[in-house]
This record gives sequence, structure tokens and C-alpha cells, in this order.
Amino acid sequence: MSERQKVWVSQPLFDDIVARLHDHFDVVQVPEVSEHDSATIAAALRDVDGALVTLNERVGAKEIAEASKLRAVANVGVGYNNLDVAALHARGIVATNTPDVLTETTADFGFALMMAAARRVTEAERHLRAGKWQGWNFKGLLGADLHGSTLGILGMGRIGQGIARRASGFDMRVLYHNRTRLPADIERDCRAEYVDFDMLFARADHLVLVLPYSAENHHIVDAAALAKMQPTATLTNIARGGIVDETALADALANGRLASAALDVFEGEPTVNPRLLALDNIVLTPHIASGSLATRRAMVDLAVDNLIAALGAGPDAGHPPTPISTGTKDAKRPGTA
Ligand code: 8YV
Repeated sequence: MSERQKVWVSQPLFDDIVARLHDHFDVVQVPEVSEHDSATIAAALRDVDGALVTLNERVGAKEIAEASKLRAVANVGVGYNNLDVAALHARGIVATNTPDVLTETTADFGFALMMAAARRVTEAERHLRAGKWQGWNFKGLLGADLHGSTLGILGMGRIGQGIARRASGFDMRVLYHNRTRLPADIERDCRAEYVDFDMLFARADHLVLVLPYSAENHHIVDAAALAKMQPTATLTNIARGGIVDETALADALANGRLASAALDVFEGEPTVNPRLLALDNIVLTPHIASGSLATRRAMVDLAVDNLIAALGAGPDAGHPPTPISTGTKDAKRPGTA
């Protein structure tokens, strides 16, 4: 009888879903939420056929150097900047992600953050909880309207399109910029107009970032880009922290170059730049855009399906995995999309 394949699950997920892996594999499950360094990941991968990982686990050439049996890495997440896909592919290792299942939930949250920034929701709550609400003030905590304003979307993949569709209900004009312009029927469906990068930054009343992170868009939102924005505008980031130069953003928020911002993602997660923490005109959330119970379960379900399929195990072996293919990034992962 052939030996059972072995898989590593890097974080506690949903036990009842991960249990499906036990039907096919010997499972090494990390029991506690953990920060794994490179050496720990390398050690965990050394002896397994597959791995289920999250954005916390960086898997690149160094981590797979001694993983001679490794054939599949299933990422629980649509964004996969934690994986060096080229290095995995060079070794014939399949990499998969979880597109689609989180699109609407993440778009909901992007909209919620944008509204919170525009209407100063968390700032107002802090004001109230601190006992500073001494009497009703007609001019207190005034914000900006969403309805009738111009929404800018940078990165028009599935999540960007979801945000654009929601904007119709708020009677917003939608401008977008993407590496590739969308086909006319999708633009029509999203009621979105394509503009260049500079125009997007100059015209948006509310700008939302939903583009995938890569070396080429590291700090694409820097001091120069922020300087193009209207001082009354808001900026929301639900993509990846590295897209925004946080020092430049803190400067812009502190000196009135930008009205407010909302961030769900940070460069040094889970550490947050203390300058951002000190500002009132920013909404900060701990990377929870896809975090509805149903969606997080669906993500784990899909990642488990992907791992089973990629390792050709059991009755689900015919299920096509959602592989990450290099060179088709726009088609496969349009947002953190
Ligand atoms: C996930 C995300 O929670 O899917 C993504 O790209 O950023 C989040 O929705 C995260 O990736 C979990 O690993």
C-alpha cells in the first residue's frame, strides 16, 4: 500500500472544514495562531507533499529549498504576494488561491471603510466615548458626502467592480484606472469610466485602492500621487499595505493635504505605523475586509478543495483547482481581487 501523503496547515482555520484533509492526508496542523519565521516554514515544508498557508506565511525559494516532496501550496486568500510563484513553478509546485468567494464581502467592507472615512464614523465614536460630546453642535464633526460624489477605483478587478456596482446605489460617478482597460460591456455594467492614473487621483472625491501588490506598484501611492488629490478627498486601502507610502500618507493627513483615510492593510502588519495611530482623521482596521464568517469559511473550503485536487487525492481529485498562473495576473487576480 502506498504511503499517505502529508500536508501542513500553517494556522488554525475551521476544524470542521480542515477535517476534509484528514480523509486524504496525514495532516500536521499548527494549533495556535502563530507568526512563523522563514526557518520554521522551511522545516515544516521539508517533509510534506502539500501545504495550506495564509498571507502570514512567506513561501519562496528559501523556504522550499529542502522541500523535495512538496507539490502544492494552497493559499487561503486571493492576494498571493506572500508566495514567490515563479520559484514554486520553477520547482513544478502548483500554487493556488481563493478568488471569487470573497469578492462581494470584501467590496462591502471597502464601501464601509470609505463611508466611515468620509463621515468620520470612528473619530466621532472616539469623541463620544471620551466624554467630549458636551452638547449638540451644528458644525461638529462635519464630513463629506458619498452620494453624488466621484468615486475613484485603482485596480478594477472583481472587487473593484463590486465596489463600482455598489456606487450606483449612491448615485456616484465612477472613474477607474487599471493596468488593462476593461471591455466595454463590463465598463457599462459597472457604469465606470476609464481614466489615466493622474486623472484618477485628481478627480476622485473618494479613492479606493484594490490593486494587487507587486514590486512594480510598491509605494505607487507616494507623496507625489497624494499631492495630486483634492484636499477634501478620502483614500481607502483594502489591497496591501506596501502600495501606500505610509509616511507620505501620515504627512498628507497631518498637514491637511488630504481630508481622511481608511486602511485595512499595513506595510508592517501587524505593526501599525505610530504616526498613523496618532491621527484622528484615519480609520484603521486589522485586515478584516474578507472577514465575514461565511466568506472566511468559503475561503478555507476552496483552499482545501484546491489542495486535494492539486495533490490528485481522493474522490475530489477531478475538481479543478484555482491555480495561480504567472503572466495572466490581470485575468486571475484583478484586485487583491
Ligand atoms: C485574507 C486577503 O484574509 O484574500 C486576500 O488577499 O487579503 C484576505 O482576504 C488573507 O489573505 C488570509 O490569508
